[in-house]
Amino acid sequence: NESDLYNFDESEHETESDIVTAKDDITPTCLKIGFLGLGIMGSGMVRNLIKTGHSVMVWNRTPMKCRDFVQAGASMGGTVTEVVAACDITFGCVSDPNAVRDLVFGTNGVLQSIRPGKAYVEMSTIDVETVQDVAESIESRGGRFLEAPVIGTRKPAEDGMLVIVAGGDRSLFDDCESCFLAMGKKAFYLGEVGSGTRMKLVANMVLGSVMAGYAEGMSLAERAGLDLQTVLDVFKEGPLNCAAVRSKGDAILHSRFEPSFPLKHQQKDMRLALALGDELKQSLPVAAAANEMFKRAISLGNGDNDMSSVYRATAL
Ligand code: NA7
Repeated sequence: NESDLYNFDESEHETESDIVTAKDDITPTCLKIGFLGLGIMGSGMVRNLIKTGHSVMVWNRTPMKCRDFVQAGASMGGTVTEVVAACDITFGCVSDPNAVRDLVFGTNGVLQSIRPGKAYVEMSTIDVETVQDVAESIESRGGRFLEAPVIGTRKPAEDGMLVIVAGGDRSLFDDCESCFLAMGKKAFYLGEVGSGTRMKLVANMVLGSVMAGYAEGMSLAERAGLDLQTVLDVFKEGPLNCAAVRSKGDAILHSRFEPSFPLKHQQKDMRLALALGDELKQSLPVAAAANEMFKRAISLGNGDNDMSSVYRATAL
């Protein structure tokens, strides 16, 4: 259904300057937007909201991270409650289920300002149970709720090219149109709360399994005496030629593991996807093995490195 999809067609806008020009055509909503969480993902998303003319108020647990955004035109809230009170729609994008619970249910949290007319959009990747708890609490106070986790890492967040997989209040999805166009290349409306989260967990589980298999292959290639640059060149000419293989291959080749997507978050997504598999009695042997590799990489000190540093758990 076309109306379930905000589509920013990349094929027509192949260069970065094309993207910037096309994003310039967005008419920003006149609703006041709040944004909680200025990590790797939140930073890129907020920058694109500001660039496209949205009126944004930001908050981050570590307040220093708000400074650049205030310079770029955002206002800053002293607490989460203050942001939700001042804004019509507030987005949240923090690390994991515990962080979301702190943000929503904690002292000076989201819930304290929720009342009819207020809306909250959860963009963190968390589990279905947590997202449903958040939805129920917001809705029981008369607010509207949407889950909208995103597929993509640092660069797509910076370029406004994320894929948004939403579930929940349809009218809120529609009210988010200009924000989603600013942050993403496509926004899917998948139905009830939980459907976006399930979609996101499946996508990241597959990505994690692919990454772990790829890292293992690169280790085997190295052990077998192959030149890794040549291996990459061969991959790039065949069916493995995709953005993930190209960028993560370069990261492995040059041992450049600055986080585009922190490995600890990838392991969290494997854990949440495996828990979903447990609940549904779905066997997931490949993902379970990949998860062990991510856990090992964390114990070797790679939690804050990019997910591609799972390679270090294979090169032993
Ligand atoms: P980052 O770059 O690790 O940033 C995490 C953000 O979450 C950052 O703003 C943190 O604040 C914030 N955070 C972490 N714990 C809390 C608690 N307890 N309360 C409030 N805020 C918190 O993550 P990404 O941007 O890469 O990813 C964000 C989500 O998108 C995640 O679910 C991914 O899987 C997808 P800080 O700056 O440390 O004070």
